[in-house]
Amino acid sequence: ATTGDWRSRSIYQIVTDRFARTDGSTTATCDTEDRQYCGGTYQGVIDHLDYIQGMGFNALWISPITYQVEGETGYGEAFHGYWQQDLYRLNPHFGSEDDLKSLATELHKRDMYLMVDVVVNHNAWNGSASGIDYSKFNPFNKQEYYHPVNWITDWSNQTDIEDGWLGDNTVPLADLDTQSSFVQQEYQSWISSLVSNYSVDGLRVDTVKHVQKDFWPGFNNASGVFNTGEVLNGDPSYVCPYQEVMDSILNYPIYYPLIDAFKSTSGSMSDLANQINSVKSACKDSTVLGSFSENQDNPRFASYTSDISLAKNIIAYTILADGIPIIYGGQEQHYAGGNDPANREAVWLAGYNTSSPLYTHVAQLNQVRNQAIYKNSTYLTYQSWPIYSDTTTIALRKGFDGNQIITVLSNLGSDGSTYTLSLGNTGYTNGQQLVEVLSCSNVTVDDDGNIPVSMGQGLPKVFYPASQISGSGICN
Ligand code: ABC
Ligand code: CA
Repeated sequence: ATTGDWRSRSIYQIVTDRFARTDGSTTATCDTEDRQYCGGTYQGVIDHLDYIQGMGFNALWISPITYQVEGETGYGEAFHGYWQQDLYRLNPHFGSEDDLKSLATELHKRDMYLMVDVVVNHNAWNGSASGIDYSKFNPFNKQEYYHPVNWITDWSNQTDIEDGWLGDNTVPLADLDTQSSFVQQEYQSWISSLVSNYSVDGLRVDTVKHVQKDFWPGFNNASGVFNTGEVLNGDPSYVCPYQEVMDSILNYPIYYPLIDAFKSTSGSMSDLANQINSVKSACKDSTVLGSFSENQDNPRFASYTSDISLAKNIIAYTILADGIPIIYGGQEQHYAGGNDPANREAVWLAGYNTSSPLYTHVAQLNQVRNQAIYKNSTYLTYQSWPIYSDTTTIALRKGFDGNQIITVLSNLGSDGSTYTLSLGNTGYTNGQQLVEVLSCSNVTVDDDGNIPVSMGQGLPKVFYPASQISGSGICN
C-alpha cells in the first residue's frame, strides 16, 4: 500500500510477545522486569482481531519478525524483536511462517493493513563485541560488512550516530557498513522478498537516524510499500529532513511537548501550539507523519499521571491531529508502566476489556475520524491548526468547511471546574447544528459564530456537524 493509502489508516501497535497467546490466557504471568518471552503469538493476535477492530483501527503494527539472539543475555531475552541475527528466518517464538501468513490474510479479510517493524542498521550479539562470530549472521556473515567497533558516545556528532555502534559489551548491536553497495543491495533484496512473502502493507523502520540519508530512498523504493521511520529526536529541524528520503517519520517532535502539555495541570499549551506550527512548516507533509503518545521505548502516559481526563485528552490529540494515529497496545487499558522494560506489559492481563473507559474513548475518536474521511477524504490533507489556546486549553481545527472536526483539549484534569468557553475561528456558520461526539450532546453555533463549549472535569470535547453524522452510528 502507498503513502496515500496509509494516510487514512489508524494503527494499533503491539509488542507481539505481549499482546495475545495461542492459549488465550488472560492470567499467564508476565513480569516485565524479567525481560523474558511471555508467550504472545501471531495466532493469539488472529484470535483477538475483534478487540482491535472494535476500537476502529484498520492497521496493525507488529514487532520485528526476524530470527533473534536466542537465550538469556545480560539484558534478558530478545522478546521485543530488535536483536536480529538472521534476516531470512523467522523468530520461532511468535509462531510459524504459516501463522504469520494467516495473520496477513485475516487482516486483509477485514480490510486491515499489516505493518511490520524492520531493523536495518544492526545485528545483535550476546556477549562482548570482541567475541562476535560474524559467520552466525545471515546474510551479513563477515566482519567486513560492518563498521569498526566504536560505541556511540557523542550523541551530537552525526558521524558517530551513523557509523558508531548502539548497545554495549553486554548486547552489542553490530553496525552495518550501510555505505557499502553490497550491504545496500542485500538489504534491498531482503526487504522486497519480506514484503512479498508475508503480504506486508507497510513498514515501521527502526533507527533511521543511525543510517546515512542516502541509503533510504533505495530501501524505501525496494520495499514497494509505505515506510514510516523512527528518528528519535525532538527537534523538527533535525527530524523533518528525513521525510525527504522516506515516505513518513514518526512524529517525535510533537511527542515531547504533547506529553509535557498534558502530563500535569501546569503543562504548556503554547509550546504545543508552537510545535504544531513548526512541524507543519519544517516537514514535507505533516498529514502522513505517525501521530503517537506512547510506544515501547518511552514511559506510558499513565506513569506520569493516573488522571483519566488527562489520558483522554492526549488520546484525542493523538487520533485527531494531522497524521496517521498510532495507539500502543495497553494504552486503551490505561497501563502505567514506566521506562523500558516496565512499559511492555502483557495486554492480556487486562482481559481484553471492551468496556473500559479508554477503550470506548478510542473507539469513539476513531469512529468520528473515519466518518470525516468517509464523508470527504480531503479531511486528511487539510492541515490541522490551533484555532485557540490559553494556559489550560488548546482547540484545533481539521477538515474543510462543512466537514471539519473541532477538538477542544484541556489539561485541568478530572478536578477541572465547570465553565463555558465561547470558541470562535471554527469555520462553522451561525445557527449550525453540531454534535459533541464524546458526550453525544447537541450544540448550536451562536449568532456570533461561536460554539458555546461546556467545559468540565477536564474532559476533551469533539465537535462535528450533525448533518454529517446520519447513518454513521455515531451517537445514535
Ligand atoms: C536494552 C534494555 C534497556 C537498557 C538498554 C541498554 O538495553 O531493555 O533496559 O537500558 C531494543 C530494545 C531495548 C534494548 C535496546 C538495546 O534494543 O527494544 O529494550 O534496550 O539493546 C529503537 C527501537 C527500540 C530498540 C532499538 C534497537 C532501537 O524503538 O525499541 O531497542 O533496535 C536510541 C536510538 C533509537 C532506539 C532507542 C532505544 O535508542 O536512536 O533508535 N529505538 C536520545 C538519543 C536517541 C536515543 C535515546 C534513547 O536518547 O538522541 O538517539 O534513542 O533513550 C529528546 C531528544 C532526543 C533524546 C530524547 C531522550 O530526548 O531530542 O535526542 O534521545 O528530547
Ligand atoms: Ca549505523
